[in-house]
Amino acid sequence: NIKGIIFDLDGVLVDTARYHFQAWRQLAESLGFSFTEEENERLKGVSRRASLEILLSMGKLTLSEDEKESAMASKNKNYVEMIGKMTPEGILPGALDLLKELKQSGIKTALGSASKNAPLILERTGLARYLDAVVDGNRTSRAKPDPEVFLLGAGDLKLEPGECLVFEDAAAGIEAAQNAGMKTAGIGRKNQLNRADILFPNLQGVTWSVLSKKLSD
Ligand code: B16
Ligand code: MG
Repeated sequence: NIKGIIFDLDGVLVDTARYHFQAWRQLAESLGFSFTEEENERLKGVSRRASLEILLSMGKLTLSEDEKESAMASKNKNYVEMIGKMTPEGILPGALDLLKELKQSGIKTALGSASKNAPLILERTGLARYLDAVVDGNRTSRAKPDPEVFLLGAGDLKLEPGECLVFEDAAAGIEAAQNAGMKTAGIGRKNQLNRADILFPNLQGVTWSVLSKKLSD
């Protein structure tokens, strides 16, 4: 019986993936190699440091620890500049309708994001008021697929993991939720998220009754 829903942020509630991509591409170019949108798929849902490591391996580059720190700082500076200009229009279609409906239905909601920039995004988009709890990269020490982020979310909502459903757009996030013992709803394509219990292309038209029905099938 689902009593709470935990939402990933980037790629589920907001359209920030393209800002991450632009900022990583800018970094790659400044380091002397190109970086395509297709290659960017591998960075989704992955922490900032792990993303840098993947990017460097793609560019066949090794950096010292100091150089890595400054590369991450420069990527993040660019990214923060972009999300600093976000408005409620950056909320993905269907997300607000679902959050509002869940609030009215008495279903608890939480954020479960790897991003350290989640507070700024929630503030700029006005999403904060629809969430009963927020767990982000500032509170976690272990990256998805570790279940930490979602277990903290369930704890904040005072729910058992088995009472929670997680919305995720990244394979590592689906895995993290399953490691936490939660039901999973994938947002995206079957070939990337084949382990999810249920799957939607996006949140458009996703309602509490659609969810309840699909989960009981
Ligand atoms: P930051 P999510 C993740 O957010 C993003 O999908 C991923 O691309 C990013 O590297 C990670 O947050 C860390 O973000 O650099 O802002 O701390 O999908 O878990 O909401
Ligand atoms: Mg995501």
